[in-house]
Amino acid sequence: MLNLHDALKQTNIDPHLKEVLDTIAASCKSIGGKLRGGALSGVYGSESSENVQGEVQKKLDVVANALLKHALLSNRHVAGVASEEEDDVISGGDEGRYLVTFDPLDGSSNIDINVSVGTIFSILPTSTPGSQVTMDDFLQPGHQQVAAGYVLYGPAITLVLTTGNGVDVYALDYDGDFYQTHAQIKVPEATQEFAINMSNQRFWEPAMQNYVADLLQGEEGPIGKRFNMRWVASMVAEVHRILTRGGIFMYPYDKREPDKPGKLRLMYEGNPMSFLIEQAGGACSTTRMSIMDVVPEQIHQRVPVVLGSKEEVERVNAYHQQATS
Ligand code: AHM
Ligand code: MG
Repeated sequence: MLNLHDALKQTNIDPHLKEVLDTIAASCKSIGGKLRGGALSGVYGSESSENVQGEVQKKLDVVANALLKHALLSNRHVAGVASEEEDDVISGGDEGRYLVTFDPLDGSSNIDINVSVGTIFSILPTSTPGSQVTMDDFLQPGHQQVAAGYVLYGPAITLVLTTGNGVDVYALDYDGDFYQTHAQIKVPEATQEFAINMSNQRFWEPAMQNYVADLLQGEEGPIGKRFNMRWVASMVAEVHRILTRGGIFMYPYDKREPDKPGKLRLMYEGNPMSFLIEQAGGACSTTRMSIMDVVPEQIHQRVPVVLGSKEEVERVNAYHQQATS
């Protein structure tokens, strides 16, 4: 079977980018090791600290962030990193040509209950090689990404990767290597499964309320088919399900905190997941525009996220267009 290293060798991507991807895979293996030990690894529970977004950090958020940060900053091809758990961007080596953004442990509320979590990463080119990076270097729209992926720590540890030429899936074997299990996966165009945190329903915009109300009417409603619902509260697990069997995932704008356009972050969640989903033939949207066209103004910026099977994402967009026309 093809391992990650050999699979990357077969592509014509920059060898320096391959080294960055190898570093990410190795760090995620270590994070997976901590998770496998559960409470025995001493990584359950919360820190007394909050991250820059005012969220209480879990112990594993901090451990995973440190692992990835130190490994990436030791790689000479990395010009800088930005993390959901860091206040500011951090400069790497002067000769580096790649910027890496990551959510070291996504789905943190699942850590202590032993439910799937993940690491999400996005790689951007730097336009100013040879100099110290600043936040401005990172503020590129998602369509500039050269690679993106995630590692899902579920019953199996699974790496899902795109370098702009489709999406491949790898599983971590007992020998400590990632082996390719699926090549060029595709999101089915139509679906009958949706994922949204229904407890926020009363805070959504009317168009989203209408769309979900119509979904719930099943075959008797205007959409004309019965839907099933899933909510893992771990975006990596939801996206993995959608890449595997289709579906639609929504974390829309809601008015709980009116100054924040949604819960999820553009640079660590919205963009990398959109790159993967679009490379697998699915669609992504803020409900108003393509996520990867959003020009970031802040490194920790939030974005409404709708992604998955094309037919359903287009339907959500149409509900929002109708509401504004
Ligand atoms: P996190 O990065 O702080 O873990 O938050 C992101 C997670 C996503 O994985 C998931 O889709 C969402 O938050 C779940 O939110 P909720 O708590 O509303 O269910
Ligand atoms: Mg996250």
